[in-house]
Amino acid sequence: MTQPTLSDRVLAGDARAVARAISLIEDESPAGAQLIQKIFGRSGRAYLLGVTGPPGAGKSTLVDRITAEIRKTGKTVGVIAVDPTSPYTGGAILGDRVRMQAHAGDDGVFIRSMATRGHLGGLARATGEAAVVLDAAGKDVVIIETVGVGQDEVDIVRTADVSIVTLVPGAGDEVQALKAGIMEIADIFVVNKADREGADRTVTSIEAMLSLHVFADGEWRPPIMKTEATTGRGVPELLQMVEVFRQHTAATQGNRRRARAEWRLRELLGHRFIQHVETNILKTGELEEILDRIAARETDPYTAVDSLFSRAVR
Ligand SMILES: Nc1nc2c(ncn2[C@@H]2O[C@H](COP(=O)(O)OP(=O)(O)O)[C@@H](O)[C@H]2O)c(=O)[nH]1
Ligand SMILES: [Mg+2]
Repeated sequence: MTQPTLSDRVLAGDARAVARAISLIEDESPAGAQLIQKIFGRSGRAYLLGVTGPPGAGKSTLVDRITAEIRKTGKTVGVIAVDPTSPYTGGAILGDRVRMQAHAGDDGVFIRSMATRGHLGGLARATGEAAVVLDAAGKDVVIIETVGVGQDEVDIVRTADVSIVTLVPGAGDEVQALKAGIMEIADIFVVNKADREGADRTVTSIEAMLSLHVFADGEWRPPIMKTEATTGRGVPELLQMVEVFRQHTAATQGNRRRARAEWRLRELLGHRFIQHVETNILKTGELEEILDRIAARETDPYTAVDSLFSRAVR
């Protein structure tokens, strides 16, 4: 009998194969791309839950609680934590370790944090593909945690089946919420650290912002849930709300998935094109030369791109 291939093992839900597959994707290895080609048709069954918010809002703690709560129903969970700040602060990495312990020995949970490698666009792509791997491996729910700071991270969460924006009580609520445009991507708002002073004021300020928006008949109005991730208070109610949202959007879920497909396709196409230019078009040292000339105002970015573009698509 022949050895099962990596894709066979991923499809069978083998945790080590899943880990290996995600590493290949992170490394931008051609083997990673081949794997996605093989398994993509078997993905699309998992419910994708995006959790975003400012650093320290308690996202990881909350994701851990959500995971435990989902596990009570017997459903399996994959978690991808994207935290570009983690290698420096150590925060998320430590958090992951704690979480690993909490779910250690549970085959129904797979947790992975994505390393910051290369530029952020690459991280977003890797995250999307890691979600495909977990989905194809049979995880019922895939949770993606991102820090709501960059457009890529916002895109990751925006194209999930449900996006949860996590905020905390404290000064500068409005500013905090509006930052990076995370406000308009929320399907559900969570005010975490509800044990802290000022939680109701935060709820009120989100309400005030929502009231500026005119919701059409039947349009989903993002609810605001209070949680205390450290104790788990409010988490069952949050998941009930996710279920309400899922039912409310069941008919339009295809649109969301189509948006995700479009975002992925454009991202990949752009990446491929730049890669093509870098490897097949630019001569050694040419990029530096172009950059020098732009910096010296001898040429401009448009002219430079026009020239590279016409050479690339010839
Ligand atoms: N008081 C309080 N602290 C919390 C709560 N949830 C999380 N924390 C703490 O906030 C800190 C940051 O949590 P973490 O989950 O790593 O935040 P993340 O950066 O958003 O992932 C940790 O010290 C948590 O223990 C909560 O509901 N109440
Ligand atoms: Mg975190």
